[in-house]
Order: sequence, then structure tokens, then C-alpha cells
Amino acid sequence: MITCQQLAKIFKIEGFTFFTGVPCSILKYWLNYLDGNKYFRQITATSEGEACAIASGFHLATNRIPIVYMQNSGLGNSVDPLTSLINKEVYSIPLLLLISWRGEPGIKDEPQHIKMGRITKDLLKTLDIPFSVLPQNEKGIKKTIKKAKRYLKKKSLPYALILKKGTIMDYQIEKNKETSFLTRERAVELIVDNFGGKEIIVSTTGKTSRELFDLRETRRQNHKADFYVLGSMGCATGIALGIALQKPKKRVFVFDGDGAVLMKMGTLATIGHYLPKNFCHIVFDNNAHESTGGQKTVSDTADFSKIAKACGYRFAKVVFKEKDIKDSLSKIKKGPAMLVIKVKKGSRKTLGRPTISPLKMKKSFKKFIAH
Ligand SMILES: Cc1ncc(C[n+]2csc(CCOP(=O)(O)OP(=O)(O)O)c2C)c(N)n1
Repeated sequence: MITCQQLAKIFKIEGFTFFTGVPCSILKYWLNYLDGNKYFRQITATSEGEACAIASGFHLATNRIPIVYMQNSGLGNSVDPLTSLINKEVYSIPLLLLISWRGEPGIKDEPQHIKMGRITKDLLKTLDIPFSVLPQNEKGIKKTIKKAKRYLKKKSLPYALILKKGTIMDYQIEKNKETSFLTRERAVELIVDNFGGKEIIVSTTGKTSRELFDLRETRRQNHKADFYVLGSMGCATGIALGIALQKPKKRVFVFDGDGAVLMKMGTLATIGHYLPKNFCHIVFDNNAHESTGGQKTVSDTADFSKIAKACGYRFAKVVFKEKDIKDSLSKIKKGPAMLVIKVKKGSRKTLGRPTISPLKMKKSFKKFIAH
């Protein structure tokens, strides 16, 4: 294992000071360390592809080598810039990719990480990106980063470091938790309490789905009306749109997160264009990637309700209090509608994870929405 201070020293010596990316829980201690650090620059991107673009711009402007951090799921979002911008057939840009390894073969992980975990190395090989799995000790890490730098300098092409879980030691920082806001769990409960049992819910990846799942379990309710999107960050909205357009008589809700909305914000324009009347977008906005450790998103400077309206949504509102949630839901007569609920960071320590297999869930969900 390595401490954040030791890792920072290595990056400093080798001249890596610029970081951009999307977080992963494996990277959380390092991202905690970067948070507010004066020496390093950290830009939170809304998607990994965007991070590759920002990093490319950084290189063009400074001739220095940036680091793009991501979960291996984010490699999917990066394939286009990695094959049509950064590669040797096009602009040949040196990026150091720091990729966390979820779904590492032999280590138990969630279903959404298994495939990418298995193919991470092969995908990098296909992309002609050389890589090293970061060793678990300071000396090995130092050597590997030096080797990566030599390649980056010589070839002016990307090099990837694969980061295993447990490589970086714990580093905690005090994150401000606004106390006046509701918890997301309570907000989820309030919305579900307003339902009559026929509503369809598509919930986003991470803790939102886990909280909805737990709520159903606690209440001994069936999960058949819920579609828990396990990976595919940002895709819950598109899935809900696809359903809403085919099932115009059913009310379709998407339970979304600010990070997920930002990752695929284009979907708001698609919704505003096709105008499904039965579509309701609930955004639990905690201004954080809470599921991966609470790293700040850029939602505090993006007004989702205004963006939704500008895209064509018929109704959009920001709410803060329990009472406003109920009132606003009753005011939604015609969609597409958006309710942005400002919630506080944090979640229950005892939060479970869906225990029913994705295939089983899909089967009962399809049956539920068929009628
Ligand atoms: C493409 C991709 N990048 C990164 C992740 C890791 N990840 C899982 S949940 C999450 C945070 C989602 O943030 P938000 O939508 O705001 O929901 P919150 O966690 O705050 O409930 C991230 C970054 C992922 N699953 N997929």
C-alpha cells in the first residue's frame, strides 16, 4: 500500500500535476487528498470522454502531460476520443490514464463490473495503449510511474496505470454536510408514498437504486415496478424515455442523480423534443458523486430546472422541503416534468445492495409493464 502523501511526492517529482476525470470508490482516498490541494490541479469532468478532451486541451496549451482518472467502466465513455483524437493516427497526445479496476477477475464484485473487469486489459491492448498494473508498494509504484513517463515522453501517446482496490491508503477529509436538506433516502420514500402502485420507476446507478431496493424490502413490497440501473451511469433517463414513449398510458418516473444527469445531459434535449406526457424526471441533487465517496459535482453551477425547461420540459421545479415535494407532485398535470430535490450528502451505513439477479428483475419488470 501507499499513502497519498507518498503518491503525491512521486507525481510531483515526475512532473504530473494536472488531474481530470470522474471518480470511483477505489480512487476516493486519492481524490480526497487532491480536494483543495494547492499544488495539484483537479478538474471534475462530467464524463470520462470529456475528461480525455479536457486533458488533451491541457496538453495542447502547456505541452505537459495530464492524468485522466476513471473507473474502468469509464473506458467505454473514452473509446471515441482515444481512437479518434488521441491515438497515433490522429493527434498523438500523451495522457497518463489512471484506471481503477472494478470487477478484477477472482475478486467478488457487483454484476455490472464483471464484464469490464474481465476485458479491461484486452480493451487497452485493442486500443494499442500499453499499461501496467500498479504494484502494491511505494518502490514498485515509483518505478512504474517512471516507466510510464518515459513512454509518454518518447511516443507522445497514452499509457495506462491500472489501480487495484486497496493500493492507496485511507485518507479522510471533513466534507461539509448541509444539515437543513432532506436525506435522499427520505426523499425517495416521500415520492414512493405518493404513488398508487401503477407507476413505473427507473432508478439510477449507485445508492439511489440501493435505497429504493431497501425501501421495498423493508416494506415487503414487490420490486416489479422498479428497474434498477446497476451500471451505465446516466442511462436511466434514456431507458425511462424509451419505456415512456412505448407505454403512453403509464406514468414513468426516473430517479436520477446530479452526476448521472450531467454525464448524459443530452438526453434532456431528446426528452424535450419527443415530449412524452407521461414522463417525470426526479433528480436527487446532492451536488456530489455520493456513491463513490462524496466527490463534488458541478451541479451547483448548473440549474437543471432551467435547462429542462429550455429543452422543452412542460414543468420543472426545484424543491427543498418535504411539503414542497408533495405539493409539486400534485401540480404535475402534463409531462415531461422535472422535480429537482435538493438533498444532503450521505447515506445509511447499513444500506444493502440488490439481492435479486438482474435477469430475474428484468423478467418481473417486463411482465409488470406489459399490462
Ligand atoms: C461511466 C461510469 N463512470 C463512473 C462510475 C462510478 N460511479 C458509480 S455511481 C457514481 C456517482 C453517481 O453520482 P450521482 O448520479 O450524483 O448519484 P449519487 O451517487 O450522488 O447518488 C459514479 C461516479 C460509473 N458507474 N460509470
